[in-house]
Amino acid sequence: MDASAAAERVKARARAAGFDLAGVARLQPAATHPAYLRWLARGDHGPMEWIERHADLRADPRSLLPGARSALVVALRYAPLGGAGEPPDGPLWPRVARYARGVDYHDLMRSRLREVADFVALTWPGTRSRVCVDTAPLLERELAVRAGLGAIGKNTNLLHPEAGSWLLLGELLLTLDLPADAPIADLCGDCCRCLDACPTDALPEPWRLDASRCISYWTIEHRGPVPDEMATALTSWVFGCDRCQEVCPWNGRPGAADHPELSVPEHRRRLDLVDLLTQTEEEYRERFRGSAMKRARHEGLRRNAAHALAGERDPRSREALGRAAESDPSPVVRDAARRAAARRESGV
Ligand code: B12
Repeated sequence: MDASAAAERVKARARAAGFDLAGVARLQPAATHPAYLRWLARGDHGPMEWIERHADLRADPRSLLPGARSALVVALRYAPLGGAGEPPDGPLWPRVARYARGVDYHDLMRSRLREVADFVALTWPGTRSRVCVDTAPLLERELAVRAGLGAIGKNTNLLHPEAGSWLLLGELLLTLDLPADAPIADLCGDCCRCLDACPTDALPEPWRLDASRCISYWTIEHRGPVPDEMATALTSWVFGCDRCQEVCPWNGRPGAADHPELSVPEHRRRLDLVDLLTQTEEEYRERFRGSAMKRARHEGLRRNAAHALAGERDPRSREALGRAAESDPSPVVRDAARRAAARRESGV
């Protein structure tokens, strides 16, 4: 079988496994590695020290699998209808980033990529592969561009002409030598809506995200208290933030993809901000098993819920904040609840 036919078979198998987009990139030193180093040098990664690690491995994806020649890059669309979709009801779910409302995409994508890896091993015996989803020291968006899956938008997200940026990425590094797909040209033009819409000015210039100002960082990655300047933005977002994607003109177009696993499951549908603030460790474990929201941990979700409740006017929210400020076992949550209660009273 020639290399082009082999590439088509691998991509077709990926689509059969449930991925919406599949492309092939040839592996070579990362062209955007200098951009990543500049990002670190400016301190745009904020306190995320883990992303400084393995800077050398990020310079060349071949360092992750000896003998690797190409990568199958896949994308899963996570917003129903390819656009913003109808947000679920209630005070909590519209404040949770769309990618995190259902099952943890890491698990879903890894198991689907393993299916493709098994197919490759059976079809081309002796081929080695490595599954990567998010956590490997890999500049995934560059690889996705080189596999023809889209262009990088000014909000730094990978953007596809039909799917917009509601895409999650994964890769299967392969020792097979497959031909690359053609890249897609820039899609942003003069548009700067994402830069203008960011509530915390985390996009100071096109293609540059200052993570230390990004709501996504503060609500998902950050442990400990959230400074006042950022905490006021948490009335709108409890986990992650989709603002720079919601305003993108490429994200309003209807499409076909729908993965029910990525929607809010029935047993979490009726949760509200007070439930999130007051939940015990056991309730948290039971409710969020298999959810990407576990990344913020029990304490982080309670802290975020407290800050969000600063914007709610009903007596139940007021009581819950008062109780948490007095008696939550975590000093971080007590502090958040005290400050949120004060902001609530002063109407800030
Ligand atoms: C750390 C991280 C974060 C950090 C920092 C984000 C960031 N922009 O770096 C925080 C916690 C803030 C975050 C937030 C989010 N993240 Co995140 N995150 C990552 C992670 C683990 C590493 C990203 C990284 O290496 N950053 C370093 C910077 C320098 O790289 P970069 O932003 O990718 O930039 C590249 C390009 O912009 C390019 N570049 C640089 N300059 C220029 C200039 C021009 C002109 C061009 C064209 C390109 C270009 O070079 C850079 C290096 O390759 C990746 C997974 C991975 N391993 O790649 C997921 C990933 C980027 N995140 C993802 C998602 C979904 C999100 C959120 C949407 C979640 C949410 N709703 O809250 C937000 C989006 C925020 C945003 N606008 O970026 C997806 C993005 C999918 C997509 N469509 O692009 C990824 C790929 C995870 C995945 N496997 O699907 N994330």
